[in-house]
Order: sequence, then C-alpha cells, then structure tokens
Amino acid sequence: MLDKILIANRGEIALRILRACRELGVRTVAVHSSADRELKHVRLADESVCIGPPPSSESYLNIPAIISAAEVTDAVAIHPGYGFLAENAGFVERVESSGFVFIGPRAETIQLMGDKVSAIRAMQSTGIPCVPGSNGPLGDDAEANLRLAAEIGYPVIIKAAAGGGGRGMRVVHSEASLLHSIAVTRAEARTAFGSVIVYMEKFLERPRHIEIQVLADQYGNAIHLGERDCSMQRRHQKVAEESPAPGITAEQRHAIGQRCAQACREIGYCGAGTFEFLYQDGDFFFIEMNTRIQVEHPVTEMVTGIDLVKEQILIATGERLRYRQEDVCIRGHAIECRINAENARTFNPSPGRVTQYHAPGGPGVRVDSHIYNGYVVPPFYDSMIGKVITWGEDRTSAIGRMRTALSEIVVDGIETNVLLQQDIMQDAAFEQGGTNIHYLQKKLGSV
Ligand code: MV4
Repeated sequence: MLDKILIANRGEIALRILRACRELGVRTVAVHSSADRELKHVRLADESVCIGPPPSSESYLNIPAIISAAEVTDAVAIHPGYGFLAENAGFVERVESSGFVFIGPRAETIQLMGDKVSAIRAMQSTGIPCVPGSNGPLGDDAEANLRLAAEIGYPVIIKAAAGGGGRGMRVVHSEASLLHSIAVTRAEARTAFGSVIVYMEKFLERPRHIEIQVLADQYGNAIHLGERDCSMQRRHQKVAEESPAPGITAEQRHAIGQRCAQACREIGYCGAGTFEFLYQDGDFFFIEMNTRIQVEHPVTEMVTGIDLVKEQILIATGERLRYRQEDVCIRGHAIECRINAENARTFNPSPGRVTQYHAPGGPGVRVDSHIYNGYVVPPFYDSMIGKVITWGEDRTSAIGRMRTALSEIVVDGIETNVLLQQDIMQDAAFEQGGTNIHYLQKKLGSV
C-alpha cells in the first residue's frame, strides 16, 4: 500500500480524497495556498504544507512547489483530484521523474486524450462510435474544406484540437460562413492554446450529454460502471447529474460500456476515466475522454456501491481490479445537485463567510462538502462549495429525497444556487427525464 499520499487539490475533492486515504490507512499531506489555511481537509490531514499565495497559478498549479512539498514530507504518491494539474501530462512526467507515483493514467495517455484529434482517432480505431467529421486536422485547402462540410452536411462545428470542455468551438450553419469560421477558430485556438489545429464534426442540434465511467488496472483489466447523464448544464458548467441516464436500456448500457472497457484495454488505459458522448436519437457519439476523477463521480458510486477514489488509489498501488464486469450492478437511481456560491440571477461568484450551515441528511442522502459554520469561501477559486447526492430505489424516490434535502439545507451569509436546484427538481421536463443539453439555458431564458 502507498504509505503517504499528497493531495494536490482543495475544497470538497481534497476532503473526498482524504477520506479515501483514511479508509485505506494511508497517511495524508495537504498542500494549500495561503488563502486556504482553514480548509477542512487541511485541518484533518496528517501534515500540511503552504505552497504559495492565493492565485492558483502560484499555488495549486505551481509544479515545483508541489514536488518540493512531496519531497519534504516523504510522500510517495500524488493525487491530483480534478481541475488544476489533473490532466497535465507535463506534471505527470515531473511527478514520476521525481520518484513519486501519480494517481492517474500514464502521461502518454493524458497527452493522447488532451489532443482531441488524436483522442478521436484512437477511439475510432478501437470501434468507439464517433461523430461524423474530418477524422483529423483541417488543412488550408479551402475547396477541400468546403467539400468536406458539404459531405458531412450543415450545420457543422469547428473545434480546436487543444480545446475541450466547450472551449474553442464554432458552429457553422452554411457554406457562406465556413471559411471565415475556420479562420476565426484557428486564430482563437492559437491565442488560447498555442495551437492552430482545428477539426470538423457534424453539429448535433439537440443531444444529451451521457458519459461512461471506467476503471482499468495496470494489467489490462478494464470494466465500465454504467453511465451518467450530465445534460443539465449552463455555459458548459454542469448543474445536476444523474445515474442511470433516463431511457437508456440495460442492453444499450452494456453495448456502449463494453466498447469503452475494450478501448481501455487496447490503449493501455490505467485508472479511473470517463468517455464523454453526445446521445441523440438512440445513438452514442464519442466527443472526448476525461482522464481524471470527475466532480459527478458520486452518482456512479451510489448506484454501484464502488468507491471510485479508493479504487484509483488501489490501482496506482499496483493492485489488480477487485471487480469483474459481472460484479458490477446498477442498483436504484442517484442524482447530484452542485451547490455553488453564486448570485441566483447573474451567476456571479458570491464569496464570503458562511454564517450558518446545516447539512441535509437522512436515508439515501450524501453531502460532499468542505464547508462549515464560519468558513470563508475565498474569491480565488471555483464557486462550487459542495454537492448533495441522493439515492433512491427508483428515479422518483431519488428526486423526492433531493427535494427534501434541498429544503433542509441552510447556507447563510453567502448567496447560493439552492433555489435554482429546487426549481430544477420541481421542473416538469426534468421530472419526465431525458432533457437535452440546451434545456436549462432555454428555461433560464439565456438562449
Ligand atoms: C458538440 C455539440 C454538438 N455537436 N459536438 C461542448 C463541450 C465539448 N465537450 C463538446 N461540446 C459540444 N460538442 C458536436 N459535433 C455540442 C456541444 C455542446 C455541449 C456538449 C456537452 C454538454 C454541453 C454542451 C453545451 C453546448 C454545446
């Protein structure tokens, strides 16, 4: 077993990782910025090291400071959580060349998936269904690009190879604007990512965002843990997620899940990962792979009973997967509502002191949050302050428990999105299930 793990993150996920370490009897090192001395996991960790001033660029993204903290505390492994350095192949190389274990996939895998063109190529070659498109970078031949778009059929979408998560993309509705859109997306990609590589896909107009969770070990064993529906989003920020996805049959889950597990074996994937798909009219289309633990991992944990963070650590330790595919069963339904410190109307962050906090509870209710009475939400980081997750024997029961949980939660002193979450949990279309990625923004009246 890994003796001591350094947690290279903050907030709820740092606390989540700390709890997994505790269960496994692994000692913990918290690293934090000078604005984060009062974080709950910093207080609970066996050791803590301040790695820099408040801005992430000088603390949670400060690779030399994190490596030094691992060296001075004799940590043996580093868990990156999500965001920050979690999908930075250069960081993984530095971690490994300094003699530490990175809890996640190999640097080459992160590199492969970070370039969306190479990710799609790799997935296509393993038989994962992809969106019809250029199957590679666009060249500078205007005629060839116009011909390709005509073949695919408008509307098309131009995406930056180095983008992802909604950054660096442009929808094109007709040939009149194709060449201009390619040029603009290239220029934006150069500025934002330092790469001019762009590719083209058919633009799907009303898809759902459904993703498959996988676990793979270092010995070529891989399993899937079903899907999550993450369609309830605003400006590429997920708001609520659930598992299983409404309307997906056991046969569909099995078919797409087996393909993902097989793809993991073929590319030598190692650790926890997520295949992101657009789902429309009964078909799955791969768009990206995430090589990290994700914010919404708890809904999968609740329906499978498998602790994904513990499994990440065990896999990094060099253990074989403890579950075969037959051992994984999806039981009941789970929903996650993200709780953000933000203004209900403008969605602007609302940092400040939490003067009163009462967490919801009861059967089937889980709260992943680092906040407490008197905690000050700093202005420097993401506005998510926690997640409420409910489980029920069926979707109706999970929704009912979420409504009750949201009616119990009290977070005073700062503004939060609790009212928005209550509204979503009462929404007739949500209750029906299967809303697409545009639903929430339309409901909110912002396109
Ligand atoms: C698309 C698409 C429609 N067609 N690709 C946005 C985030 C990035 N991961 C991929 N995204 C999209 N790619 C094709 N070919 C629509 C989106 C999209 C989206 C996807 C998932 C969740 C939310 C979204 C919101 C807007 C657009």
